[in-house]
Amino acid sequence: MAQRKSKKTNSNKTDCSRTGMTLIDLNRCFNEHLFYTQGRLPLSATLNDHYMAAAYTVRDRLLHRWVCTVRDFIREGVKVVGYLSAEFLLGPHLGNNMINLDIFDEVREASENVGRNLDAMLDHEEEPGLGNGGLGRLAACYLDSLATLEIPAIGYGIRYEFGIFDQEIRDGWQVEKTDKWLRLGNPWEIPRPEVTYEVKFGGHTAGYCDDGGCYRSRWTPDRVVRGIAYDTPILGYKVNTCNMLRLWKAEAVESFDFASFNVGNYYGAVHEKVYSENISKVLYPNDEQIQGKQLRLEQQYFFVSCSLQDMIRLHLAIGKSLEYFHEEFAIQLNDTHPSVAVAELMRLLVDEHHMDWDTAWHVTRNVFGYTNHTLLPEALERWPLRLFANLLPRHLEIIFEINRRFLDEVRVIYPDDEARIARLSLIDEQGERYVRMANLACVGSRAINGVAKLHTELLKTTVLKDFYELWPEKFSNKTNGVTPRRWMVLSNPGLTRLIRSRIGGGWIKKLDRLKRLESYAGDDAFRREWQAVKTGNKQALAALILERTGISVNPDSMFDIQVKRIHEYKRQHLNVLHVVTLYNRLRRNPGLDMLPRTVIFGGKAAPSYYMAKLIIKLINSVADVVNHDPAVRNRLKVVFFPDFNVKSAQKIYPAADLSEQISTAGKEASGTGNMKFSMNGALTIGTLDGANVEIREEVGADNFFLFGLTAEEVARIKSEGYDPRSIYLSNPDLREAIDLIGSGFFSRGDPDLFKPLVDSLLYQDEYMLLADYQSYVDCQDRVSEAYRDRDRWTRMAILNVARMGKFSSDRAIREYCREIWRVSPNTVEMEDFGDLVR
Ligand code: CBF
Repeated sequence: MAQRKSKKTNSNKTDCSRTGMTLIDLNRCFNEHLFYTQGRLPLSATLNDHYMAAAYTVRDRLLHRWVCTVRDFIREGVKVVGYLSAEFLLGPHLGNNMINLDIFDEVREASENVGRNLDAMLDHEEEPGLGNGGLGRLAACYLDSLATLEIPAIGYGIRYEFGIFDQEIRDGWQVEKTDKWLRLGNPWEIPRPEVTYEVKFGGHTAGYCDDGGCYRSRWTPDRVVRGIAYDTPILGYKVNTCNMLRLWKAEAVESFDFASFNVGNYYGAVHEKVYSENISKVLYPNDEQIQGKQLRLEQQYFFVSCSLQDMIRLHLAIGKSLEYFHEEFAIQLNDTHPSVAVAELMRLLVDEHHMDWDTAWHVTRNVFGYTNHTLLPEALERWPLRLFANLLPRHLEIIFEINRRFLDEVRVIYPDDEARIARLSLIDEQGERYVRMANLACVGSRAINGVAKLHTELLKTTVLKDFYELWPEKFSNKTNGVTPRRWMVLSNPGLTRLIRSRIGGGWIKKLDRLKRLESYAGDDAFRREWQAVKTGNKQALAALILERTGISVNPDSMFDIQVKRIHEYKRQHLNVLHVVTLYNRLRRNPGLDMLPRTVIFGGKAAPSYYMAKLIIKLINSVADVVNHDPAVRNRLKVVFFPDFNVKSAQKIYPAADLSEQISTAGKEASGTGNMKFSMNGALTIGTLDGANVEIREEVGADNFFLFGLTAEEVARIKSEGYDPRSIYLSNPDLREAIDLIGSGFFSRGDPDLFKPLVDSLLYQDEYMLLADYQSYVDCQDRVSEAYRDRDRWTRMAILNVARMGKFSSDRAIREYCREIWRVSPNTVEMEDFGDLVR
């Protein structure tokens, strides 16, 4: 076995095999884990054994940095960010951690030394799909940036036993399969059975006078669940800061009920355990839509309570008084999902730590920040008051008291404006009563932000208008960003190598430096290398598509890709209308000189969202006909890539020529896929929605394919009375496309299958596909024209990448740190293992 001594020693001088960074250390560590952790000799080791040994080898290095980071937390008393999120869509760890440790090449060599291909090991890793889409993935990017920027932070969430379902496609329909991500174990997490908290549910409250004569409320729950911490280290890129993601698993306080057992009720004896464990059993698969499900509120309260109790314990452990809690922690509410934290912190401070109400409210109001991620009315969480009262009776009392005091303040500012007061109230009193979680988050937070400029403006003028008028100073915009470590360096090694060859690697941490690529856009040789990288990525995706779907696609065709959750507002069916329009052109004129396109879709539909599932069926049905029609002669291919997740995304974004960002203007809060595509050299066809607006501003109007109505126009046309049918009647191409779908042509002669979709377009068209159809098709024609000129296209692609600096999550996190959290970096110094344990 070749033993090369690596030049890299970004740890200290240590030669310990558990922490050393040389190839020799890594080799030894890998073999030791194979032997001592997996109990295998190299000749009998499986792929899983090798993966585990590699993961533990890498994890040892993380733990070394983690221990040093925690030492600083305690020693330096630094202010910490607590990021509360019901979702963290992390993606596989191994490759990312190797990049952040800067040992990718060494681990590749170490694995080759034992006869294993690193890519097979990377592929073997089961990803933790603990999120639905954008919001959860954003949380993961933010953890990466927080660590990279050396900001002390803890992510808090739920350790779902089953994450987002695995998607299979059967006969064109989505079928959901349980995601058993923990099946083979999880080498990245460290269970902390001694870090546990009790969380109460149900029961009733009763008033009493404490020793000092103060009136207080005592909550007697009827159920108690225990939360157990599972920690995952989150290392920054080429720094020693290693933060943690602490996820809570629910367990019964008493796992076996001996009273039941003793009277012969064997099944009843474990009922409590099963019931309690349900809380962290499964992630709700709904992006954008909430339902009044009790278990979901239980999940939210469960993780929020454990997390706040944990932060309070950490705070008290460093000897500080709780009056200063907000000076030591900044807590971010990632959407309204954790917003019950406002009431829970008040309860913990007032009831458990006997703080007076005013001081507790001062602390609470100064510790929280709230990020809104959606304008869709159906996604604004509200809980039926009865459900809330049954589950969290004490919290409801606290919310009533917060509301009473808040509305008194409002009445002083807006006397006699009862309508406004009703809108601002934490309780919706029209018809059945609800607790409004966004209102609670606004009242209980110091800062409120949207996730793109347009989204923040729309928040201020629509859903949160009353709060903006009341407290304009609380509002700011924080446009989303994504981490270039996962989304460029790890996903697109070819492009990374090429960029490094010209401008070095500084851009990986300071993405603005990509600007230096601009001067290469006019360089022939560079453009050719760029095209070769793209072709390589397309070939790799073509192979994966063949493996997953059996469809063979031509890497020389334009890869036109739309991957994201399936939702009517995201308008995958507008894309289908374009495909059918192209198909009709070919049917009408078989000899047409058409630019060959491969239109690729991917994404999951919420299992209960019928229309979204029908859109998936439509895509597959159109694909089936178009791909098998000999008259098409490979000029058009349609693919639905099944089970879109982080791992496949890493292969898909780098292979795209065209990125479809075609939501109805005003509906997509930001989008982050749009950023990942652009960073990997795809050009965007998009509406002026979410962060598309800013992407276009940055890359320049000439390098972006714009179409469609603006958010203002959408609102105006709707208010004037929108009639989709008249558009259908007056546009022959549109009519032909819709009629073909409605005729049963793509559904084996069954005209009923897609009728619900066709009817919803013709008679409602909530998301205004018909209004944008012609502008979209014309724009697609401009895209095809531009693609024919490969040099021009490549120049535009290079400029897109060069101008993506703004969309690094590092920039976003810097803004949060400066303007909301008021936290500063802390450089972690490494100490050798021997010194640390001494
Ligand atoms: O802000 C992150 C993302 O969040 C969503 O996915 C969400 O869950 N509300 C939005 O739909 C995206 O626009 C946004 O980028």
